[in-house]
Amino acid sequence: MTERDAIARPWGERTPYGPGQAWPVRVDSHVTAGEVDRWVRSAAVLHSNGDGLDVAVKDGRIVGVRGRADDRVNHGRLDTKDLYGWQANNSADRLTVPLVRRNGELVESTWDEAMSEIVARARELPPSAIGFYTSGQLFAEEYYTLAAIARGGIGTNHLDGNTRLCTATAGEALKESFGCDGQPASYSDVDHADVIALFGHNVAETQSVLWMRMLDRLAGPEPPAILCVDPRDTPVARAATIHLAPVPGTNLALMNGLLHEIIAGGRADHDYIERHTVGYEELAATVARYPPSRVSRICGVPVDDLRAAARMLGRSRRLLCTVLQGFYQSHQASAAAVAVNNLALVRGMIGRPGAGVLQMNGQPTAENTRECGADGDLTGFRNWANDAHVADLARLWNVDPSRIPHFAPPTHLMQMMRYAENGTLSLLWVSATNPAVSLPELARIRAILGQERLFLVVQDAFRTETAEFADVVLPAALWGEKTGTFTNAARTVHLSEKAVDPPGQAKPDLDIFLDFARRMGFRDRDGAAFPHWHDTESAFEAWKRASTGRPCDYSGLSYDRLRAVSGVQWPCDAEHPDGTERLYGDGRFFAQPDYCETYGKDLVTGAPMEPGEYRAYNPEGKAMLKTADYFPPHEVPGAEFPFSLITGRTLYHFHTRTKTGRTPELNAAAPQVWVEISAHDAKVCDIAEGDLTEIRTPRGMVRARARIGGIRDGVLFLPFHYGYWDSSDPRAANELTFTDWDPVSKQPLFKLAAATIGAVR
Ligand SMILES: Nc1nc2c(c(=O)[nH]1)N[C@H]1C(S)=C(S)[C@@H](COP(=O)(O)OP(=O)(O)OC[C@H]3O[C@@H](n4cnc5c(=O)[nH]c(N)nc54)[C@H](O)[C@@H]3O)O[C@H]1N2
Ligand SMILES: Nc1nc2c(c(=O)[nH]1)N[C@H]1C(S)=C(S)[C@@H](COP(=O)(O)OP(=O)(O)OC[C@H]3O[C@@H](n4cnc5c(=O)[nH]c(N)nc54)[C@H](O)[C@@H]3O)O[C@H]1N2
Ligand SMILES: [Mo]
Repeated sequence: MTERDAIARPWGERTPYGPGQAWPVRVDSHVTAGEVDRWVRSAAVLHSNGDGLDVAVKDGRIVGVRGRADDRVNHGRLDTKDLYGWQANNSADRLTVPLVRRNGELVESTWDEAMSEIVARARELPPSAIGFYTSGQLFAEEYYTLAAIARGGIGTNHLDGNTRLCTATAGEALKESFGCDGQPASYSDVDHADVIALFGHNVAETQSVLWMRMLDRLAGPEPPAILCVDPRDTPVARAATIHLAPVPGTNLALMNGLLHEIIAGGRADHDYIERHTVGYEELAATVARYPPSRVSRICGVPVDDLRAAARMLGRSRRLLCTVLQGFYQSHQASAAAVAVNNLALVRGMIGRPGAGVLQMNGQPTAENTRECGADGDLTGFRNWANDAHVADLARLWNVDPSRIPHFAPPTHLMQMMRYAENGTLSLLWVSATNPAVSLPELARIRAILGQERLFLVVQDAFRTETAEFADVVLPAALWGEKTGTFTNAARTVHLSEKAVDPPGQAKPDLDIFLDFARRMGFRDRDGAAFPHWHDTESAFEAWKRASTGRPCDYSGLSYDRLRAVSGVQWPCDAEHPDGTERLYGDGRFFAQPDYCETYGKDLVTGAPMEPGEYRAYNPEGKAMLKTADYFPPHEVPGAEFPFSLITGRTLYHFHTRTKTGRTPELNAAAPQVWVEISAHDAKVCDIAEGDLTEIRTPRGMVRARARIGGIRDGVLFLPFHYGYWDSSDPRAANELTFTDWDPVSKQPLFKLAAATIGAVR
């Protein structure tokens, strides 16, 4: 077991290995007590990697963590945030009692008073006035319960997760290409790949244990070549064989250009395309319009670099691609993410060791939000537009199919905020997310959340910026204080067990949701209390039944099983009792018209395809090569706002810092917001390292100290972690972002705005 200074050495010692070999074990830990009372099984919750760990408990408090050597994901390793971040659980300013608003102030209350107030409000409103905005950080049991309550209990269409900001495009890209959500590849593909291509993914800082695996391959014999596509000089870019730094918002043009070169260079696998895909003719016709000279002009990438990257991708024998927010939160997000799937399919790089796509997730449990249907998806990757799927779910819940709203597509979050803005949504229940910092165009969000006519419930462990607008605040238990399951970006399910009691009267989210359901008196068709389950294990068993026969099949799992094995990949059923490492190795996809999760959308407009249209396009349920042309973004740099502003993350912080800001080591490592600017631009703007600057867009202003270098000319980067605490000194990146979203996935565009910068003198 090793303790390291994970602030100074985030990735630790190398344990080199070669292609096809097992990734060596290295157990990381950080424990603050000499002797501990017990170790409790869990997994990491500050990213989507799903690193198995044990929580150390002493005198009823969490005192540390250590990686689990037998875990299939991390082989013992832990990242910087996980080594230190658990300290937030012990923070003295946790919420311990419910709060209600009286005469404009939040005051301490009781569970009975707070819940009665919510129930009274919910009872007097039609379902269409009630909305739920949840998270990618609860447990599967909690999402399944919330989905059942919202859709089967209340019957509202307004249920979404902050996964909309996060991995809506990952889910959408998988649906568009494979007919259904579900990660094709596995992290173990890193062990076999000869080329790893990372598209808009700063894995070194955001899934740093996965990066350790890549670094260990790079340090071993026959290392893979790395392609990095990112406008910044990230740690990934610095380790890359080829780094393409496109102008922000031009990903689709770049992908079309790479595909053009691969097809023109005779590197397409026509046998695979013929047997397993539809849509090749249209793809070839589209990308033919993207010769290197044109793409170079659009993306600001040298022709030679483009060609070299295409050669590298074209000659690879085992190509692993990963995609994240540099694509998902940018212009033409879904089309660009789908283009990465196209690359894999055209090269026949799916379902073999080392060959595949990781449409990544970000949050630890985002996969479960999607599977369980606590976002705009229907539980179990069922198809909204397929009446048989809706009827199937209604049978499972024993409610009338008409109770489950499916007359229109489910309301996505950005639309819900619009409804709240115009007053048609009057009760909004926010769980485990902090929209007053994380949504775009914060001045607008504050105006919406602050309305008198909006009844806002906030369920969190801390008094967040969002809680300040609430009418009722419910104190929630955190990870480590409750039991449940969650699934990482590569379909790996872990059990996370309760290690300690929550503080004060704080309760698990599951208990809060079930308490609400009982007080509302929801009934099934036979008059039985609905939902039919009452605790976390019975919720898991119910979720298993809902998943049975669907792609995300959990039927072969149980809490006992997950106590014995550290991480199992779904589908796990009678046919795959030990789980499934990769999908689609047999060339069979979840895309059959009667089985698929969606009939797909037009990648330019987002217009849904009709069931009959889909049946004609893809009768046998093959993989789909869907394409779109590149169009310039709406907001581009010009005379008044000459820079392109992008936002994102640092290794040391998680999102709005409710946990990492309360962790001494992490807070000290990055206590304040900064802005990245190129050396050339800094000179032109007369900005020196460390100068205080003002960054402006048409929406607002942020003050940040300058960090010079590491980014392409014409681009500024702001981390989005720092919430506002004082309007005279604004620092939240989302003061600057705009209200717009990808037409296909409805994910907001956080990485695209025109801005100006100047030193504050
Ligand atoms: N340390 C840390 N780790 C985290 C999190 C965290 O907050 N902190 N959050 C977790 C979550 S929820 C998520 S979603 C993931 C996100 O993980 P990532 O997607 O890796 O993180 P980001 O920094 O948001 O964006 C990645 C990169 O996109 C680049 N980029 C911006 N615009 C463009 C563009 O137009 N094209 C291309 N090609 N690239 C562009 C940025 O320069 C940035 O380096 O991280 C997870 N892990
Ligand atoms: N400009 C810009 N904005 C962005 C992004 C970006 O790259 N740039 N990224 C977007 C992305 S990918 C994401 S994922 C979002 C993240 O945005 P948020 O979801 O708003 O960020 P968090 O700080 O993770 O908020 C989660 C909240 O849940 C609470 N919490 C944690 N665990 C529990 C629990 O078990 N129960 C309850 N009830 N509460 C809990 C935490 O205390 C915290 O307040 O931000 C998005 N916003
Ligand atoms: Mo995310």
